[in-house]
Amino acid sequence: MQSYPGSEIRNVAVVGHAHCGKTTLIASLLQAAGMTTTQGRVQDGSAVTAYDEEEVARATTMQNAVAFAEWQGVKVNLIDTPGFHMFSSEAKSAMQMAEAVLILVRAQSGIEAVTERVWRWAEEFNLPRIVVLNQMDALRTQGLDGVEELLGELRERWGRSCIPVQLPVLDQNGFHGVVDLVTMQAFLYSQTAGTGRGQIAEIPHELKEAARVAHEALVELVAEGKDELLDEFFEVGTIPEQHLITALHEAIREDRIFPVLFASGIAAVGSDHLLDFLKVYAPTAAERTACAGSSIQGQLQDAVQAASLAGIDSDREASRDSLTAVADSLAGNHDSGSHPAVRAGVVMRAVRDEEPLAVFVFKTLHDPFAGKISFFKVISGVLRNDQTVENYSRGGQERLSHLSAMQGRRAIEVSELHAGDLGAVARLRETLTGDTLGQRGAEMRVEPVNFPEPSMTYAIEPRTRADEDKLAPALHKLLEEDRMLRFFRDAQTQEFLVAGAGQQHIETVVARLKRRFHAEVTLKAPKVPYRETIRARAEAQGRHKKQSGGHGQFGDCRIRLEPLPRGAGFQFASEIFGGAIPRQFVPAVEKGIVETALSGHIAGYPVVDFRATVFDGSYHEVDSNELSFKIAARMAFRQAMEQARPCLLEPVMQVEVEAPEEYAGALMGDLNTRRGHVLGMMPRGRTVVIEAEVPMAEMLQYGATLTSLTQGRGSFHMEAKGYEMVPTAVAERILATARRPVAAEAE
Ligand SMILES: Nc1nc2c(ncn2[C@@H]2O[C@H](COP(=O)(O)OP(=O)(O)OP(=O)(O)O)[C@@H](O)[C@H]2O)c(=O)[nH]1
Ligand SMILES: [Mg+2]
Repeated sequence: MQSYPGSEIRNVAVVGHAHCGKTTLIASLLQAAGMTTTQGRVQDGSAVTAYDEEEVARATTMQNAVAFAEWQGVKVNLIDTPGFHMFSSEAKSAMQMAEAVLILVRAQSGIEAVTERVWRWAEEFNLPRIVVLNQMDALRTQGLDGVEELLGELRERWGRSCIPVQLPVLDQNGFHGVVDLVTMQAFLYSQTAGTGRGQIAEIPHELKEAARVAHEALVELVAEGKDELLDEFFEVGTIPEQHLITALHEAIREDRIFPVLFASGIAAVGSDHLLDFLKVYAPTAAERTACAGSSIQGQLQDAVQAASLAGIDSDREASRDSLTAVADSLAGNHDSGSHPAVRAGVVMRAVRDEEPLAVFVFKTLHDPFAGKISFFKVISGVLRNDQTVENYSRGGQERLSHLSAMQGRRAIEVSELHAGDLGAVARLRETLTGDTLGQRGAEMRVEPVNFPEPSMTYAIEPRTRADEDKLAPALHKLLEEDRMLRFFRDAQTQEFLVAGAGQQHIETVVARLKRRFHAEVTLKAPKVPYRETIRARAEAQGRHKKQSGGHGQFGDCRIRLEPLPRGAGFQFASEIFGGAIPRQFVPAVEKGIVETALSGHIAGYPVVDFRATVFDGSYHEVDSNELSFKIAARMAFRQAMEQARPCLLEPVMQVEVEAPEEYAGALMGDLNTRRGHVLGMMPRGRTVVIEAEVPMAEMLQYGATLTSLTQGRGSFHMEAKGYEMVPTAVAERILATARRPVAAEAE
């Protein structure tokens, strides 16, 4: 396969609400470009970007997938993204790799929850947005009235810069083609059913007037941003086609115009014309403003991440140990803040072949045959097959062999990839999603987009010993692929926990473990990560003395505990003056308190939001040591807690429920029974959004309830908001079953 320079590459993230037809539309584009001989379908797994078994089984996309269309000398890279709200963060990471987004809107539904969300993200990224009203074949409307209504909705929401660059050709038999409002030609597909290739024709008579009016509106809006065009427009009455094309391209690139197109993925109407449009109007990879990264100095090795790879040999003898290793080492794996690297400054890198090589890995896939495949974007420079590069994010070198362009899960080998292109490579040793690689001496690191914290956690238990053996390597692979997944061990209960974006997400993980890795697990009731805190100030003394025979131990401290506001965490202060406790033992007092607070006081949950101050104590010249002061601090803490009116805190979620208006009453009633606080209700297009704050403990099974309350038409999104005190009646129930740490521990 030939290699393309950045000026001939278009990177397009295809985004939109669930089931608006992204995967199907991409299949039709690939067929129109001759990349496939037939149009793939989502349901039977023949669509290029729907290859994952779980996705095919559920007929929905859950992770980004990449394909490309070679179209008239350009390579259009298409990133298919999930539209289901739970997985929609993937779309954000796709946008980071793209120079334009195709925002698909299902014509029957208009703007939906995820449509709004992806628009907002594109706005944050300053990404040009091309709106496609899709599934036009199913729009049961004749003439342009229904379409006008839809366009009105888009304008109302996204402003008058949202303007059609096409008109749909509709009649009682359906959707047949589009009129290009720039060239004023029609593209008709009725004779070419299903191929995605249209025939150029005259504008149908009944559309002529509408097309003329729409053309003028477009010309005016394009000219608005440009004085010389405006002059030309007023003098000549119109703008020459070539000037209009150039100006529209610029206006799209600069987010001054959001063009609206029409398509039907399933009937492949408008497909080749959409490719034409991307070729002419979407910004090229080389047009991207320089990519910002951070330069890095000093220690690159992130101990946590390095351990994650070292700890997971699948042939480790004790699988429990290896599970523990995965849990411990990957606990902070996806936390982008965990890198201890020292930031030295910002590096701007233009998307040019002449710049030093930098490659950003945005996705990892474990293929049963090819092994681990790393998907990346060449940020700058030219990447050649078999090149050896540095991994800037975690140190070490990687050799990139069998350089490929990905067509779904199929790798098509290439000899080189230019700045701006997307590619993939198999079997990297250490590299993970979010890493930047490149040539030695020209370090830069691209910051991966943040994913929301998981909103649901389950305890996971292997069914049998054999399952246990398979679980560690399987989970390791899934964690590498899935940035929303977390796996860790509860220090308190020693249980293994999986956390994810929601119930369906975790269920998919379980299904994957079974189907792909033959590891069967059971899930147990999700855990609520309660916390403890105090409501009153208290003082206490801890005195640890063991001086009978041999080397003695002596530690003595007086501490004060005070409540802090929610979210403040833990603070420690020392008011020791004059050496009541020698300076070197004060940290031991802090350590003793921190460690004891971690194991809780009333129910075994970490104690938070308090300040501990050590203000007095005594010591012994010979017998005092760190351990003695740690033990003394623990005793003091336990005693002070008894008087500090300890109580239980629970996580409260910020919940957004979206559903058609008729369900609003039932949904709000239900939220109230969940100890929820409904904050407000807002119309959003044809649906309403209810905002509420609800304790996490009441939201654990909400997905299922919402589905049954709204016949599957509602969606929700929640994020942790913070902790609040558990009401007494509820707390009593929790405390009744909780494990209280032994009040007086091994003194
Ligand atoms: N009538 C009609 N149906 C379509 C069209 N495109 C897709 N569909 C159907 O809509 C459903 C969803 O299509 P997908 O292509 O999987 O949609 P998606 O946007 O990729 O969905 P997610 O991956 O779940 O976000 C499928 O049943 C398709 O057959 C279209 O142009 N017209
Ligand atoms: Mg899809």
